[in-house]
Parts: sequence; C-alpha cells; structure tokens
Amino acid sequence: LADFGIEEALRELGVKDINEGSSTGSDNFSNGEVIESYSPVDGKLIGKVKATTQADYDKIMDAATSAFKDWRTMPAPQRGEIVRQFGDKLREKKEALGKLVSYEMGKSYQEGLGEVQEMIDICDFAVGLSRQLHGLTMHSERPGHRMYEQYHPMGVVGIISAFNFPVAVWAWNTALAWVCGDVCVWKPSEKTPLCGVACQNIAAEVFKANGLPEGISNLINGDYKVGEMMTKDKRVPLISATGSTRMGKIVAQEVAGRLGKSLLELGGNNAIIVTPDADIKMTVIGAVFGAVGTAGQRCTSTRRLIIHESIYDKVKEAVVKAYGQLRIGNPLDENNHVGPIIDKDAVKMYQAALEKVVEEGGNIVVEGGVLSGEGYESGCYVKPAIAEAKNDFEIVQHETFAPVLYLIKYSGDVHDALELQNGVGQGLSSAIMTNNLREAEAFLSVQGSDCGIANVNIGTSGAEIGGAFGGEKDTGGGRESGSDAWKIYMRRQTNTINYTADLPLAQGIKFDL
Ligand code: UN1
Repeated sequence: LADFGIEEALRELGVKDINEGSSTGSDNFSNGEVIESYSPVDGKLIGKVKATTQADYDKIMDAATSAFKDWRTMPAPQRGEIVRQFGDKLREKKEALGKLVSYEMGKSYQEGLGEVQEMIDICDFAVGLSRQLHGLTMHSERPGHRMYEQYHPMGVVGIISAFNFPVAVWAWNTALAWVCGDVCVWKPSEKTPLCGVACQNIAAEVFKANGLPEGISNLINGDYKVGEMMTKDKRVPLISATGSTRMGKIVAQEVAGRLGKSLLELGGNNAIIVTPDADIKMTVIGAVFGAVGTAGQRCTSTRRLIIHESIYDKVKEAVVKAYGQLRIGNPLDENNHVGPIIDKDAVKMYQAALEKVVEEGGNIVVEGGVLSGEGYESGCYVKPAIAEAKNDFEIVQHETFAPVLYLIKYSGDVHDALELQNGVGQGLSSAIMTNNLREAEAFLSVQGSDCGIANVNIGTSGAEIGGAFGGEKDTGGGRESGSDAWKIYMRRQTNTINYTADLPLAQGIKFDL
C-alpha cells in the first residue's frame, strides 16, 4: 500500500498520532472500549479509537454548551470567515482526506476526492449564506407597529452520519450549523471512525488558529448506544441523522418524545424510468454509474431500472455489456471502477438479496458472487449483479446496500412507469431518461415522481450541494445541504414592535380598563 501513499495521508491528517497514542482533536475526551477500524480494501487494521462513555459525553456536552455561549454572539459573517478557512484547509488536505475515505470506506479514490469536494463546496455555500440568514418583514395590522421575523442560533446540533459518506454528510450539516451560530456534536459511523478523527483534527486546527474553543466542533465515538446519549438529551434541540429507515424511526420517536427536532436522511429505493424516447447511450452511463458507483452504497444509488417493453431487450443488452467491462479491485488504483463493500455483514446481505430475488421468481442476468484470491483478501469484494424482477417482490421493495440492480419491464405510458416507480416505501431520488417533453413534464408534475429528488436525463445519484437534499415517505422528510435547508438549524422568532403611545390590540379587540 506504500504505493498509494496511505501512511503519508494518515500522518498528514493526524490519524497516525492516535495510533501512536497522542491524539490531537477532541478524541482525547473518549475513554471507553476500543473500536478498531479495518479497511475493506485490504482487511488490515488502520487504527483504533476509544468509544465515548456517558461521563465523557457529559464533559463534551459541557464543552459544547459553553462554546455555544460565545460562538452565537460572533456576527454571522465572521463565523462565515471561520468556515471559509475551514474550506481552505480542506483544499490543502483534499488528497490525504480523499485517500483516507477511500481506504477506510472502500469507495474509489476519485469518489473520495469527490466527497471532499462536496465538503469544500458546502463551505463556500455556507460562507455566502452567512450574510443571508434573513427573515421577512410583514406589515402590521396595527398603526405605528412594525413586524418582522429573525433567525437566531439554536444551540447544540447532534449529527449522526453513516459510513457511506463518512465526511461529506457531516460537512453539509456542520458548515451550515456553524454559520447559523450552532455548535455540533458528531457521531460518525463506528465503521469509519478515523474519517471522523481526521475531520475533527482539521476543524480543531482552524478553531485554535483563531483563538476559538474546540467545543464548537465535537466528536463522539461508538455505536447506537452513544447516539442514544444525544437523542435522549434535551440539551440537543436538533438531531440530524443519516442511515437506515429502521434507525430513523427509532431516532424520530426518541427525539419527538422530548419535542426535539429531527432531520432525517434515510433509505432510498431509487429508480430510473427508461422510456421509448430515451437516449440509450446516456441511459447506460447513468444507470451503470448509479448502480455500481460507491459499490451501490449511496442512498441515491440506482436500484431499479424501469424499462419500456419496446426497448427492454435493447437496454438490457447494453447494460449487461457495460457490466462486462467493469474492473473490480483496489479502489485506490484508478484503473478499477468498483471497490469493496463496507464489511462482511454487508457481503452477507448482498448474497441474501441475490438468493431472495431468485426465490421470488427473479431471473439473474449478470451473475453476482464474492471474489477471492490475490487482491481480494478482505473478503469484501463482490461482483455487481443484475436481476430481472417484479416491482412488488419483497426484496425489490427493500433497500439492499450493495451493487444489485433490478430490471423491471413496463407497458403502457409514462404514468404506468410512475406507478411502479412510486410503488415503494422510500422516496429519495428518481430519474427519467427521455427526449419526449410530455413524458419529462409528466414525470415532474403533481402526478409524477413522489421523491425529494427528480431528475431528467441524469441518473439518480450525484446530487449537487446547491439543492436541498433529502426525500419523502420512508426516506424521512428531512432536507439538508443547499437551498433554504439552513432554516432547520435556527430558531425562528416573530417580533412586533409598537412605536406609539397607544396599545391597540390585534384583531380589533377592545379591552378598556
Ligand atoms: C448519501 O448517499 O448519503 O447525491 C449521500 C449523491 C451524493 C450524496 C449522497 N451527492 O449521490
């Protein structure tokens, strides 16, 4: 691995220091059981962190709540300046962090770099936003009164993120939360803890250089039990959680029970509708990248291709042919298209899905399987597979976080295709491939896609940060990243000011004393 510069990257990110017992960032605070991080790339131990105990958590919360008291009083554009510096640091460390993401999570180096680019982009977005956290002014119904609304910082934001985007999803949340005047406590996935440490180190460096407390950004480590410390904690008014629908339901109920807010980013079951008017070449590129990119482990990965019967065989043949060209192997080697999936449990779920689809009457058209032998020692490399299936198969209704693509045939018109597309529990991303304006507009219309993201002539994955990201139904309803997603990170206040010597009541009510 020396060739890929992993050792050097770990050193540059301060992750090496933890392995040598002298961690930098707030990882210092954790004293619980040891969590080991093994790379799915080669199965080797990358490093260890300690889980956060309840006592550690309470100390971290003290640091966070005390940092909030100062941070919230700093003018938002000045907070933006700190985020600008953080974005610059990310630019400096882009290669190292992209490499760590690739090595710890298993996505290709290009995608690792892409993920860091999303972090840089959201920082730039947040810097501009720091001068635009504005509310409306309204006309009061009473004479001599002024009415307006404003957004204030809210407090400690809890972030629970998943292994598949181990750094970017944190940045989407934290960059916005910071300019909004909030402080963050982050629990990265226990499958990618070192990415968390690397990010914390970068943030800590920026805060230190500006004489600011590190408590503006905090890291906690561990599994769901550590997440629960936050979901149950009244001092955390907002929990932003990314992961499975199962996890989201638990978080939502816990947080709602104490009337906190949650921003949920849960599973997808994303489809591309391929109509008779589709550009087949574009369809193949979009579908293959969507299904095998990040080894099928994006929330936005393409799970279903819903193809019109008149072009079904042609599309199937083209996609199968493209799968034949895929090179599976070390994701740090840029000649490979597909890296490993996250761990052996994920491999089992992938295998179970392929068995289940056959059991339910599906037909495998690109054979799956676990790779072994040289270069595949970690046991986490699987072959991207394709099965012909029916939309109502139980396994098709379920999100399998692996490169398994289902081909589904439709007859009739675009509305028939939409019925299949919308006929799943999840509602994250969707796409249509067509050069027919009527079909495209029907897809985007009120009777069209029911997803949070609906694309025309683009695949389901690879959303830009400028739009609000998230979905409906079992996807949880949250929106993060661009557009006005920042509003959930602030508390909103309506203010009415009377500048007269009279006290008229609203709604014309008379109350004479
Ligand atoms: C995720 O999979 O959790 O749209 C996020 C995309 C990426 C983000 C995915 N920009 O595919």
